[in-house]
Amino acid sequence: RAIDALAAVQDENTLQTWKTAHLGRSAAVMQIFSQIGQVDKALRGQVGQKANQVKQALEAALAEKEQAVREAVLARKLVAEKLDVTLPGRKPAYGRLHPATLALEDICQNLMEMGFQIYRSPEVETDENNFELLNIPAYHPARDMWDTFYTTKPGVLLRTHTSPGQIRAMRQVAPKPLRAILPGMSYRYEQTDASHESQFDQVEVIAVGPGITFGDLKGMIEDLAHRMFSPDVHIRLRPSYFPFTEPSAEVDIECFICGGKGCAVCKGGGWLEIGGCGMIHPTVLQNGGYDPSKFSGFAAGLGPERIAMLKYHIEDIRYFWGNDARFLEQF
Ligand code: FA5
Repeated sequence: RAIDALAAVQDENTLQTWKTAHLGRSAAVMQIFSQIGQVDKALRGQVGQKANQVKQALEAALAEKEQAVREAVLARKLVAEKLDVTLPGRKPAYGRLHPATLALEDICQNLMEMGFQIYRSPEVETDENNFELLNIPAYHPARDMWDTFYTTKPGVLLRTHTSPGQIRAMRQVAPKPLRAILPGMSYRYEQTDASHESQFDQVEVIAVGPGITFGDLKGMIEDLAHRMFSPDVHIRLRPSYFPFTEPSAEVDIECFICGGKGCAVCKGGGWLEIGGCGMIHPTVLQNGGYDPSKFSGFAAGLGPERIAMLKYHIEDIRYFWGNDARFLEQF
């Protein structure tokens, strides 16, 4: 009966049940062993031997079944979990660089090739570095040019431009000549529109040495524009005012999307302002640790997002930090 019952077993659970029933402590053949003392002495050996044979036969059948069940379970599993290695793979979603980062890296790479060294300076700045030492005292009307985010700590603010890095770099290097770029985020409490955001990158460019001229500044900007866009792109320096440079200028680049005729990217003007620049004011040179009678220097603050707008035909700066994946996935 036990052998017949075993034939019907298909899985490990029923096999365990069978084992308890037919080879467990209360199984018929096991009872014979525990009660062998009651068997007539003359027959005891024979009964014991027979019972042993039965037990061994059951154990052998069990071992065979165990093996068969294991194989069957494996076979079922192989069918159920079948893996088609010929199916095409799933493409992983690659991360990518933000267009502002691409423009920032492009500017830095080209300026490094021109001999400038990258410096880092903090986004949380002191009023002193962001304004005072750049020739913008507290009462100065030029403070209105930069709507500022102040922190709750007096004298501490989010930098409104990367220009405070000029002071930090000069103080680290003076009185030796300096050629540096300072890339990073700036913050302004702005009314946002298609070309103004409340956070944006700038790349500060600074060179200090004996006999540096406005011609060097213009040459650097022209060379950079030619390297980044094309050798026939036009730039324009428009007279302007910054308290920390004299003379000062705004840097415009001719919109090559429309060839200067006017389009959505340049808002019809034909030119796009990408930065401010000028010759470093003697007071600022002095604040940086240089003797203005021996040294001169130029500085510029360029806007990578504005450059990326030209490069990638982006009509509205608010796309950059709007976090719309459809925009970001295009780069
Ligand atoms: C400055 O911030 C000066 N620190 C630049 C400078 C540096 C002048 C060194 C002289 C010497 P301005 O506010 O114009 O200047 O900003 C410079 C550039 O930063 C702009 O041309 C523009 O490209 C970018 N920028 C300024 N404000 C915003 C804004 N709200 N959103 C996006 N880009 C901006």
